[in-house]
Amino acid sequence: MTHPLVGIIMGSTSDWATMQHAADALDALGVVYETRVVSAHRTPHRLVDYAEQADARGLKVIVAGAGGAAHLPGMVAAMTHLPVLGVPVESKALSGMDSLLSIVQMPGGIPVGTLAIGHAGAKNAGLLAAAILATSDALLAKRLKAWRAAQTDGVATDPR
Ligand code: RP5
Repeated sequence: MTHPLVGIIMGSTSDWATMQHAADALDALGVVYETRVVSAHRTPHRLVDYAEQADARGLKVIVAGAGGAAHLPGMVAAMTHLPVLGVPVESKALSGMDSLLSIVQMPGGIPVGTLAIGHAGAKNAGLLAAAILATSDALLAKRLKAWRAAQTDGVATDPR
């Protein structure tokens, strides 16, 4: 399968340093994805087009990262039934607390699965997107289990 199943979108090219960790996780698991800059504030029409066309284009999960007044994940979730995973990008002014609170506190009815601030959140968004896809892809489930087992095996018993 070569068409992207996961859309990794972000509000700015400056978010890539964080969001690349979602891409890295998907690369490690052999999941095909696409990356796009889609800003809720600067490119609102691009946002509408992306969200409205995502399902028809074959995407299954959207990972959306943004910082500051981070409306992107919620706005995308408002316009597609696909699962949307939100990554709060660490902002300079408020260390990502603004991003987190902007993304996490959605009103009931339009869910965004909100991850941790920054690198860990982006990495986990990639892993969670893969886990969602793995519920209907036995080979991916096998790769995900192997990845997790390798992580477990890599944890030292002695901290020195
Ligand atoms: C948000 O504003 C972006 O998601 C980014 O995290 C933040 C700053 O964007 P730039 O000014 O670096 O383009 O929309």
